[in-house]
Amino acid sequence: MTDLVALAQILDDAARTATAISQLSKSGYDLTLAEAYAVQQLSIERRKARGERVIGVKMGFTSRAKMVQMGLAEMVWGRLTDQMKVEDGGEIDLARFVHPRVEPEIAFLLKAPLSGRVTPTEAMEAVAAIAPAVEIIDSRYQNFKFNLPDVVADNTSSSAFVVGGWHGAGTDIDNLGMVMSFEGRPVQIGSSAAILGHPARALAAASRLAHEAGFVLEAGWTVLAGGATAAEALRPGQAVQLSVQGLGQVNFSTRAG
Ligand code: OOG
Ligand code: MG
Repeated sequence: MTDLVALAQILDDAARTATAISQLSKSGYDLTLAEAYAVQQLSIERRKARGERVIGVKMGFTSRAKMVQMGLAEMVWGRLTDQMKVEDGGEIDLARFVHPRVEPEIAFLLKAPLSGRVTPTEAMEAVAAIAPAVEIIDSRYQNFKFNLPDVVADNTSSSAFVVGGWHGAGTDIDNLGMVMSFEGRPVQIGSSAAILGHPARALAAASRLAHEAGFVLEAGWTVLAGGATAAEALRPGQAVQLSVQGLGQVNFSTRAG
């Protein structure tokens, strides 16, 4: 039997020490998706034992651009902890990561618990506020290459996230222009509609997947809807901005450590 606890430790150590490892799928492990989510959970338990708190979830592969970039076509989710949160305008030390990338997202703040099969409209009833957000992803696998169980076990590459100013839950987020810039130069341009046609669908999917995994999205949690465009590699000394039509901006800068 595969030692899921040992795999969780390998991935947690890789993340903690910013050291790339071989893909599990290329190291003799042929995990089912359920086993991969169990490894993810066990690795998060290790973070919790060090004092980290789960403060939300992130959806992955909710846009075609992301699926095409990574060559995977199934939605995934991962956990967000308080340690991953960077304040708007903050600085990120790239020494913490192996090969970080950034992607433009939309964040939901929940005011009520959410779990189970809901429509996007029902999911939005649990939302207190909406904000522009960027996720910093960093695969713990060499060359940022993985299959579906690999990336799920690796907490779907989640590493850090920055959320901009919150707006009312009634804000129309149907088809908002999203421009991600480095040093004021656009590097990715997209629309919130690229996220499953409407980001509320990503929230409804998070609710369903949480239920299937046996837990509830809690009031006060943040849910990231998934990248609307392909991700861009980060380098030291960058000023990164995401501007979302009607939702304002979110910013951070990078340094080498
Ligand atoms: C996996 C995480 C995908 C998204 O927003 O689609 C993701 C990866 O691309 O490394 O976070
Ligand atoms: Mg993402």
